[in-house]
Amino acid sequence: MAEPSFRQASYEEIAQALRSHDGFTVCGHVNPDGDCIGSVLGCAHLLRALGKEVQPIAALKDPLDPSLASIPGADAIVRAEDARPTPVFITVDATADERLGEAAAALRAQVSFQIVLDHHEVRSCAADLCRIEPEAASTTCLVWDLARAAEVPLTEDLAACCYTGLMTDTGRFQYQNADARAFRSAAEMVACGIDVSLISQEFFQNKTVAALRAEALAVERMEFLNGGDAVLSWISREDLQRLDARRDDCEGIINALRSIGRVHVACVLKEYDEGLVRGSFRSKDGTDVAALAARFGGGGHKAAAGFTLECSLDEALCQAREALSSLKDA
Ligand SMILES: [Mn+2]
Repeated sequence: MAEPSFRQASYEEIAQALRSHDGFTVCGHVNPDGDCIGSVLGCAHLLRALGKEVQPIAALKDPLDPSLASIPGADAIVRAEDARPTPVFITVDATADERLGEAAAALRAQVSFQIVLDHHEVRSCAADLCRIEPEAASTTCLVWDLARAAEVPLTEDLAACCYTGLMTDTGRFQYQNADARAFRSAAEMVACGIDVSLISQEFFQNKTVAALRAEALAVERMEFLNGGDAVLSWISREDLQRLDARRDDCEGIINALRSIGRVHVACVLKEYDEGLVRGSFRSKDGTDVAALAARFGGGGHKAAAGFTLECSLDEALCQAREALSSLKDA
């Protein structure tokens, strides 16, 4: 990868910028996950501790799912469409406009000062202050280190927000990104009094019946490719209607497929709208699925990536089959 074209800001610099400004919007990516909302709300707690005005926002089509709604401070989240411009905009767990969604990107374009905190691999960052650490397990690890640099009280709520992002982005501390920094940060968060068991329950023992039915359907339909080490499945709009399932109900399918012993790479296609297919890739053998997703105009991390195709489900299935069939042995 080419040398990044932006300057890496120190935590002290960012902390100083937080102190010297007021009126903040904090926003993450579209299709928000635990790390995105955990980072948004963690930053909001941090800024309030500094006595600042903060507007946490999210690109939301549906209401937040119950797991994300359980993160402390989630009730204060404003939909990006309803947000007002503020002097400063902090982007978390995302960098580019495309990841922010139209409404949030338009809002960001109006501000006088921008900060980005992200752990995705990016080549450029136009913000005034960028802190981008692709080796960090979660963006909430960056928020945590920023809170320490800003010397705000490490409250239970702040710790719970940061722990949620860390727990979800490391697949409960099971993925390759679960490094010593992840465990060290987690230990510090636990020491702040968070209820690890309760947070875990909110995310992993909180499935809907529709989610389990969608998973069963996708398992029934599995197609094995590339000699059996790749698996593909799908959910159509009709399935969602029949099962009375929400989009969030399909998020767990990919992990169920990847959990098969011989599977190295899994792919799930979800037809969310007519002519709009959302795809997810996961790998567990080091196969770079971000590169695979990039072929479809998407991106993400080496072991977890996604993309959106504007075509029919059948067409998307053909393309995914082709990509998965041409994988080399890692
Ligand atoms: Mn993340």
